[in-house]
Amino acid sequence: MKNVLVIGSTGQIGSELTMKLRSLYGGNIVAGYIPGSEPHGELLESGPSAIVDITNEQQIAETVSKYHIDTIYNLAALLSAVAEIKTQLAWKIGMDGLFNVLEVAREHHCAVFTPSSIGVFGDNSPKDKTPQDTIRNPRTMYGVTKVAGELLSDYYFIRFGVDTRSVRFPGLISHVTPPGGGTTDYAVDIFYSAIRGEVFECPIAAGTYMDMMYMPDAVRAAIEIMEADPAGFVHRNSFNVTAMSFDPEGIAANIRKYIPDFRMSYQVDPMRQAIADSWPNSLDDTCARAEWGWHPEYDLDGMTQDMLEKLRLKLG
Ligand code: AKB
Repeated sequence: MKNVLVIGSTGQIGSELTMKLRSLYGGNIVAGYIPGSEPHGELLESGPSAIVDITNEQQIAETVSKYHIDTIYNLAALLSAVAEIKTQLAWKIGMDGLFNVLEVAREHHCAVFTPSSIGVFGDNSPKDKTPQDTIRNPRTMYGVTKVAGELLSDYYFIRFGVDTRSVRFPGLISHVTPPGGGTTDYAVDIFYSAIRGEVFECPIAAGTYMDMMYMPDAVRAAIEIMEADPAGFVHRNSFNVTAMSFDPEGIAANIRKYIPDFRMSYQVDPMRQAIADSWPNSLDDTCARAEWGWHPEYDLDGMTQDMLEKLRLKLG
């Protein structure tokens, strides 16, 4: 039996993670949301929900007390491209919000999962098979908040014993809730164009490799790291995890195996391209594999087949 609060439950990760947690655990799995992003359908009907604005510490504390929460999934964030435009809000959510979550967790003895990202790496990090422990000097607000968030989460573990854990997610691909404002979003949008028979205008240049992961693997990673025996941990905040690395040509070629007349042209977005150029081509996730048994189940082809099948049903 677990009592879990998911902050940001209606977002790209939250909408699938909350449902998965409800299918696995008894207890209260509370869908935290902000006004304007209310849960609907199954997410609303299958368990409790509550307004939880991450910038409001009291609201988090009240929900944690009311539902006897033992674990908080902190999924509130602005993604990389939008964070470059709304820098102050990105800091407020990413840092002040995380601080609120960690303070509530310290007082109420909760474990905390906060996703980090490949965005922690920058131009000076090794590009290929980027190691777990290496230079992290991003030049984006998103990356700055993610690096500082990793450090703050480790600090709360070392100083106060708060059970903080995290993974550095690559681009996440899902057919349920679309992402918004990320650099890797093209790898989701491309499937919608392919199914609709449209020419996809790719905002990322050919030859730009980034790590990616299919959402069922991402949800499993978030759950497995929180269930892992910490005796095996050398690291905590945060573990490199990956499933595949491709460039726009690679994913387009894979989609053409199933939709041979799919076409793509390029309309490169300079801001997203600059961010993508500063990120790794591929990650080394051997520490996650060794310390808590991480392994991905979906490769590019497995993900492509499943995305096309699920989106065909969804879009009719
Ligand atoms: C983004 O593109 O901003 C995110 C990420 C890789 O963290 N998907």
